[in-house]
Amino acid sequence: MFNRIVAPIPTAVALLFVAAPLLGSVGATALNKQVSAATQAVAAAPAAAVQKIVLKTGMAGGKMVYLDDKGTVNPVLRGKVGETLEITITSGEGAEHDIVFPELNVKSEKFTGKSAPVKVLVKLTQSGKFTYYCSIPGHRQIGMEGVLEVTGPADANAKAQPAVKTVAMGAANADPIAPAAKNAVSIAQDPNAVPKPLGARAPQFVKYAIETVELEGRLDDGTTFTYWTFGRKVPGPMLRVKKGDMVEIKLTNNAASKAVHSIDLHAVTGGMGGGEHTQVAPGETKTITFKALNPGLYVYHCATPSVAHHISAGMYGLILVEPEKGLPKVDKEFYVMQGDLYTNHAFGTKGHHEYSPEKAADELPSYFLFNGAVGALGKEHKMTAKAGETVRVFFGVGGPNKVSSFHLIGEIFDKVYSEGATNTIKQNVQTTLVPAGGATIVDFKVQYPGKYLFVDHALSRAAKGGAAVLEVSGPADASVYKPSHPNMHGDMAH
Ligand SMILES: [Cu+2]
Repeated sequence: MFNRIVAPIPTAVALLFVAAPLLGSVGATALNKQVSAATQAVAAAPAAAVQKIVLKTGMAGGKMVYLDDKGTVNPVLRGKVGETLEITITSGEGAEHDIVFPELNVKSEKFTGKSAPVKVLVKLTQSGKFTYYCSIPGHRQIGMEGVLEVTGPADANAKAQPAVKTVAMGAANADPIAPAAKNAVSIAQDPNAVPKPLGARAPQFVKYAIETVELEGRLDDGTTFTYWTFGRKVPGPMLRVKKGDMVEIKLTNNAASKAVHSIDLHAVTGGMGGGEHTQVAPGETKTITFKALNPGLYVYHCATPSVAHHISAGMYGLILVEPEKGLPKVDKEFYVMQGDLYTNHAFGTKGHHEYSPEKAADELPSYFLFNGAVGALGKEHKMTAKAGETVRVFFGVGGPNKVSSFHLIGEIFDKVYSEGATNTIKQNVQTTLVPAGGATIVDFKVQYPGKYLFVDHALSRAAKGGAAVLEVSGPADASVYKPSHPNMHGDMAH
């Protein structure tokens, strides 16, 4: 996982000195040209000319960037043919990075806020403009990219040298797949993990402590993914407060994390929902306090670039701000969230998947998931009710990109609190649209036993993991539904 390749490029200058005396058999004119070129190269850049450059990574204007010692964002690095750049680089904000010069086959070791400064040597053997960037998936796309300008005569000898083994850059190399992570754990949030209704209580001061954790999680049988989570589950914990409450959110980024994380709650007024003041490096803690001004069901999510990566990898959840008098009582409440996941392998491929920034940019998910994993709600966690009970689902779409046509096969939503707004109720709804970064509350009474299926009614998605099972037990009421008996009618297909 940690590539540690600094390609050794022989110094063109040294080789020229060696090569010149060996050119005795070459024609005089050719020889003169060669020597002349060599002399120029040497004159332009004395042997062992080393230019020291200090860089660090950081955040600027909502982007991840490289900074030089003057604070210049993604500085243009300049050098002459024959020089060597000695770059010393550290992680200013704590996340994991590297620096690569793909055209020059140079790649640094990876570094984090905890590792020692990393040194990388870039030998300049030809003039031109070259790119440098961070090869951690997604980092280049959100700003970590700059230019190296090399001036001076192009050095023919350098081109003649054997090509250094090319280092594979980026995460687009889909083959072969890595084996499934052996230490993978379940990240599927229990849909029964709904905080108790608060009732008609007076406003209070409510404190939540949430930890962001990166871990290898089970995506499907035999398939794993590097999830980024709030509280080791997808979605993160459901929060439940009352309109008028003061709410403290203390966000800690686990010391083993490689990325910075944060929280933006859509229930918050100000501070970019908290995203502005909760950017936490690995091992750090930051706290915000907000007043729950508006009732409703709201999404929260990580707001650290690339936000789409953090959300897709699992960093979303719901916060319910109950109206003064609470919501009408029901028998069962469930917590379900949908997300679209972009990985570097096709749906169903066994092995370890990584996030694919390319597929995310094209909005082509490999997986559509309810509570983080294939089979999370049905196989791993059960949602059950008895015939005659009233059921409520707090449903949100973390996204990052796809809306949900939320539908329950074999039932009708008696009430829908569209878009999570608690002041309006629609009745008798078949399918309700839930935007990315939006939520809804659906209430219904189950009148007949059997298996009911929650789906996104964009049904190709059900074959990519997006389905959840509700099991209803109890007597079959023939006045509600009556199948023909297969034994009485030989033509019944089963
Ligand atoms: Cu994050």
